[in-house]
Amino acid sequence: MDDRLTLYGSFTSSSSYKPMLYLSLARLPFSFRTVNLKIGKQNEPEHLARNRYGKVPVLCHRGLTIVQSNVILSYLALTTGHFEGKTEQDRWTAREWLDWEADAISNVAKVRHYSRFRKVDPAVMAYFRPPAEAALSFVDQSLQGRDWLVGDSPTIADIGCWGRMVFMAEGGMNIENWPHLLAWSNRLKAMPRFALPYDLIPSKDREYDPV
Ligand SMILES: N[C@@H](CCC(=O)N[C@@H](CS)C(=O)NCC(=O)O)C(=O)O
Repeated sequence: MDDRLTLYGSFTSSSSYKPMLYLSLARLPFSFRTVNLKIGKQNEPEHLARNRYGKVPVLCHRGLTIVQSNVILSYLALTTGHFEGKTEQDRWTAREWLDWEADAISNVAKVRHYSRFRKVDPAVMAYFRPPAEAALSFVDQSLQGRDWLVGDSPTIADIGCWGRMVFMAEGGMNIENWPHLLAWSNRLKAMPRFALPYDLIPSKDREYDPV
């Protein structure tokens, strides 16, 4: 049974950034395997055998294959203990945020995707931008008077929500418009081994063995 964590991902992908940021902040050794989305590697049989949906990321560990970035974060928190809620309530609340994130903050990722990778009818952008901005406002308001989304320390909820919105500027959303969000992102950025996606995710396979 392979005890080493292997993460499959892509350097332009916010979904890949989420577990990658977790692994970096938690200072865990792992192998990174790149899946080049531009040339359709995600839809080749080798990758489809790992991820039936033809997406990244995928985590392989101890003979298990874990798919969906939030499920991966939940798995990592459960198995390694890093960035897990301190109480049972906090552990469930962190996962509640991750589920909400997939519903709501994914609109931010859509707006960025349509701005950066795929030209769409302006009506499509007009449809997705308001819920994207509403999701950012919701996180902003939730952070008023507190440092982290759950409890009094960073959890997978913070990593998951931040990771999905990280490319918001590429979708024309300026974080300066959400002061609590900005302050929270600065708290995350101040954590040891924090990095932004283009600095963190390589475009080639790489081994990570922090000393
Ligand atoms: N809900 C999934 C979303 C995964 C996802 O959409 N990944 C994108 C990159 S961010 C992807 O693999 N796209 C390739 C494609 O759609 O062909 C998660 O959170 O892991």
